[in-house]
Amino acid sequence: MLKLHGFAVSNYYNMVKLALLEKGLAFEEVLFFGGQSPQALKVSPRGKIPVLETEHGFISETGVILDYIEQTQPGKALLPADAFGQAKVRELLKEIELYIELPARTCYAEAFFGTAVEPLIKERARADLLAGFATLKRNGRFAPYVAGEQLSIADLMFCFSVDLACLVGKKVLNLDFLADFPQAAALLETLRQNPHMAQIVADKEATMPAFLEMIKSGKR
Ligand SMILES: N[C@@H](CCC(=O)N[C@@H](CS)C(=O)NCC(=O)O)C(=O)O
Repeated sequence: MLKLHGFAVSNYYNMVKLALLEKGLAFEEVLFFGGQSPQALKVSPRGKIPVLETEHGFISETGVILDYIEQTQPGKALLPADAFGQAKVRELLKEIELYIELPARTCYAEAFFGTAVEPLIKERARADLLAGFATLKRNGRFAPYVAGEQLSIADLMFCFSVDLACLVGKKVLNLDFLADFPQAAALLETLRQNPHMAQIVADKEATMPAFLEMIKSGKR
């Protein structure tokens, strides 16, 4: 059976978890905080989570894991059948990750953990996020899903990145990225109503104390 290593507080972990749930696949969750210990690095070469354990070995990097699941597992398709359609989904996924998720992440410490972030980093995040949201506005289809009529792996990245980036906007940058982006606000709401989200949110809340303890102790 597939095993998903990581912790339910992580947005990247939850992208993969939602893919597995949407496809109706059996999988086991293994609590793993990543990090730089020799044991962790045997599972995840960069010490990051999530990691998917397959019968052949471990796979890291969320986009790659999502592709692997799509190529090898039965259940609801999260990519179109044609190569061009698939490329457009992956393009959107990548744009959201590189130009929204990663700049927002530079301000997570201040937004979610009460640790001030340097003004220069915030200025950079502001410029990058404005460009990232402009890119998504230009390229997203929102019909109603980010790449078209069907839920795709791009929506998984959208769902768990754009919500946090919007919180960074509000709490750290004094910016409302959704104010002039009603299609994105509507899609976030649609995804929040996804029947599997209740489980994902409940598991996140249940894992939060262990996660905060791990952060406080500085242990991995
Ligand atoms: N590029 C990685 C990024 C994953 C990532 O940043 N995961 C975070 C949790 S949301 C993590 O492992 N943080 C621990 C660390 O950086 O040591 C992916 O696509 O899976």
